[in-house]
Amino acid sequence: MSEQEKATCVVVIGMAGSGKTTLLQRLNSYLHTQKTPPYIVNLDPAVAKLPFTANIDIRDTVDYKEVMKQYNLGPNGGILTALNLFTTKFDQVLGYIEKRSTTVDHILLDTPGQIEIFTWSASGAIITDAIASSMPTVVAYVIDTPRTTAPATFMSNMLYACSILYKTKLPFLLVFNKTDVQSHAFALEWMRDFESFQVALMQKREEDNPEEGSGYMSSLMNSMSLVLDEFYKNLRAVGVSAVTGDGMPEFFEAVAEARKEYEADYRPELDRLIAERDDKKEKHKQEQLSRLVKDMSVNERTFDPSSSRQADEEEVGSDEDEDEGEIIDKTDAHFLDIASRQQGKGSTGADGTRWPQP
Ligand SMILES: Nc1nc2c(ncn2[C@@H]2O[C@H](COP(=O)(O)OP(=O)(O)OP(=O)(O)O)[C@@H](O)[C@H]2O)c(=O)[nH]1
Ligand SMILES: [Mg+2]
Repeated sequence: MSEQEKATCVVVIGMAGSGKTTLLQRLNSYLHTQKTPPYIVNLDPAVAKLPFTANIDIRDTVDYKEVMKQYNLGPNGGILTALNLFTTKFDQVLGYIEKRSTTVDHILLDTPGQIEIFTWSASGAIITDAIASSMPTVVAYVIDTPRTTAPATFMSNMLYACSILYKTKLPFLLVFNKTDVQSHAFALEWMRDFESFQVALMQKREEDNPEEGSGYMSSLMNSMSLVLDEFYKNLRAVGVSAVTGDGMPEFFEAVAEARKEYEADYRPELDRLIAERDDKKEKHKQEQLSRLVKDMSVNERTFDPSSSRQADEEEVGSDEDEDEGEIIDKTDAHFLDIASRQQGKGSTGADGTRWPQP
């Protein structure tokens, strides 16, 4: 199926309380008014009540409170373990999502409140990578705008966003939420004009610590804001209000742009990696086959089952990149082949088959 026929998957990530779930509810109702209802997956096992109906809900599969009890864990450990358990079934989930990806335009994913549980766990990476390798996927990073007006907080939040971008490598969208309370104009200005951010940062520091000179912190802040300046280039940012519904058309325009980036950059890179891996596998297979043929011709001349097996094992052990499954297959084939040629050596099994001595 061509990529064009597939839905865009939007993974909604953000700090606790930034408004992910409320935003999802708003996106859902907006898409319903547009007559293009989305397919929704809830990955937050700890959410008490969802303000929308999820098509797939992690809470239907795992009860995180029960997980906490059974594994004797705290709330975060419980959420993480619940997510891990769910991930073991993710192939089934992906099957459902893939099926629906041809009939809807958008697939929306809500993630756990504790951002690090999703962004820094193996499960989060497995889920994101599995979806991204199956359909166009973008990350919507939700920011609590009223809580990020302080320059240092803003920078910390942006550094976090930057680390997620670095980790997922997926097209990225900054979503400044709660614009009904605080406009995101200041953020856009800081992102556009790096010097205006540095001035704000310095002013705030002088206000808070008038005694402090230009020490280590100042130079660290300057270096980090330089890093962020690079990060902002080619980054999409939109302001929305999950409560009033402001910014919905802009949000979906930005998602469409991000999808183009997926098709232009992410997908070709992914295809290249897959082709490279297949190529490596094929080469490895050919090498194994030629080694097998060589071994067989040697063994035909001087057969000793025990030394033959030992030699094989040594070879297997010496090759670090081997795929274990494949090697075992081939070693067994070799071993049995010898067995059929060397009747007379070894013992007789219950069915009369003669097996070589180990
Ligand atoms: N004023 C205003 N409040 C909002 C907006 N979006 C969310 N909220 C409020 O922010 C709080 C947190 O919202 P949630 O949607 O639960 O945030 P969340 O990121 O899903 O939270 P966790 O999943 O617990 O991390 C709630 O009280 C919402 O009513 C918004 O656009 N404007
Ligand atoms: Mg939530």
